[in-house]
Amino acid sequence: MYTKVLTIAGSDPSGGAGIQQDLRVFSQLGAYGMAVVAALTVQNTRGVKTFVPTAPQLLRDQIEFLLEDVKPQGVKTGMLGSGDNIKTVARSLERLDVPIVVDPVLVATSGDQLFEGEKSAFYQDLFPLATVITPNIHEASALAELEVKDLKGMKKAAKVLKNYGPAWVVVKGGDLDGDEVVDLLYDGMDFCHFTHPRIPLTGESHGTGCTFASTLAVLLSRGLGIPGAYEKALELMELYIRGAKKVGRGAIPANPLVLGERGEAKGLVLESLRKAMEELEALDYGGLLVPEVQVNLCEAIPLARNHSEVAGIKGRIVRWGDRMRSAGCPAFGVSRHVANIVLTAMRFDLSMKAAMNVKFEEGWIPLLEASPLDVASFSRKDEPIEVKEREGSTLEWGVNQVCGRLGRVPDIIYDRGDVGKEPMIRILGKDALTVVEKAKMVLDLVL
Ligand code: PXL
Repeated sequence: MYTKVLTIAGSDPSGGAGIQQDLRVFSQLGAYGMAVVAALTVQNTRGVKTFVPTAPQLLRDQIEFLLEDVKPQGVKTGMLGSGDNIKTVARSLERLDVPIVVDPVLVATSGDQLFEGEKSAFYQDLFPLATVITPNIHEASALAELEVKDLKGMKKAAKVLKNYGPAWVVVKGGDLDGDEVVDLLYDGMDFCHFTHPRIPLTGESHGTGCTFASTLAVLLSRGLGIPGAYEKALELMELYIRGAKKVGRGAIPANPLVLGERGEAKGLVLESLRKAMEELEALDYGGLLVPEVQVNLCEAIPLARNHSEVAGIKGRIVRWGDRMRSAGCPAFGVSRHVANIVLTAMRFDLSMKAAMNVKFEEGWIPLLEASPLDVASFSRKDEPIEVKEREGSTLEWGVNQVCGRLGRVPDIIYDRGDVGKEPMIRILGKDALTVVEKAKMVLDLVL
């Protein structure tokens, strides 16, 4: 059975916020989305030109007629546009006994107003019904009528807002300065704050508030409580923001579609490795490239965060006469070393999702250096002692060094090894087939 979730919010024609984004979040999380439009905005990615709140009577009719027929398992309210609309929505939601997320939208990220009339309707009428309210710093300041500048201010505001009756207050700290973001959760008893790194975006972000609130609504509808739902929503937000893409000339919307892409990629990556493996096994003299520790070839799904999101060849790739041969099938979570290389390279360039290790021969280096391949190296002798002592962290350190120095991910990263450490060449690329193409170039050079 579907989880049915209702959003009551404004329309953003550019799609990054409001009902358009809420419905996208609902679908990506496998929920059945329903939407009541509470306001129309005239908007593109560069800003909001004007808005009109839906006439209260029409807003009421939309909600009432829907609820006569369908009962959602959760509700999110976003931009309601006017004090009258807040009252209208509150009256209709009063008799529902499902989680309600209230995102008290007042102003867009662009600075444009999204509300007219009496904001006191928020705390008098709607907050008492809320499972959670999710103000950002500006909204917390405006609604609690105090200036929030730090965690102390967030706590003060949370206390004021909690008194209006929501079960939880989540004050989002993203609009305060700093490399780290602090969010505050408050249930009237304990303050709980979560600190997380700010995810760097090249431009202005858009729709993050709507995206967070609608994600939270789905998770609460499925029976999660707060803070569990908050933590899961935060993890998803990181993916939406890291996977954000430009759609217009202005702000960059958070991108819930990454969830679908990543899900689909699980099958595609295994297929890509299978094809790449076929190419490798067909290479005459491919066996020349196999080192003592054997070979692995890995490819990650988009935005991979850990080893379970990187696939490799189970049992590695071995030398079989003059050729290479896979010892097992492509699978996720089967490589540590090569997967580490991929995960580290992706911190510099999200598109570099594949890597393979091959044998090192001193005589090959001048040939590689003279080729069109982008070649770089690190020395294990420069490795700090703390890194050496941490099992499995050398490659991360080496790849970090090289990519940090170059400001890009090269085609090849080699090192000359150390006592008890075999020297190695690693080939990097966008996907497994590209890496195999580069491996063919290496083989042609050294044969
Ligand atoms: O992010 C706040 C917001 C909410 N709802 C609508 C919006 C915006 C921001 O632009 O357009 C419809």
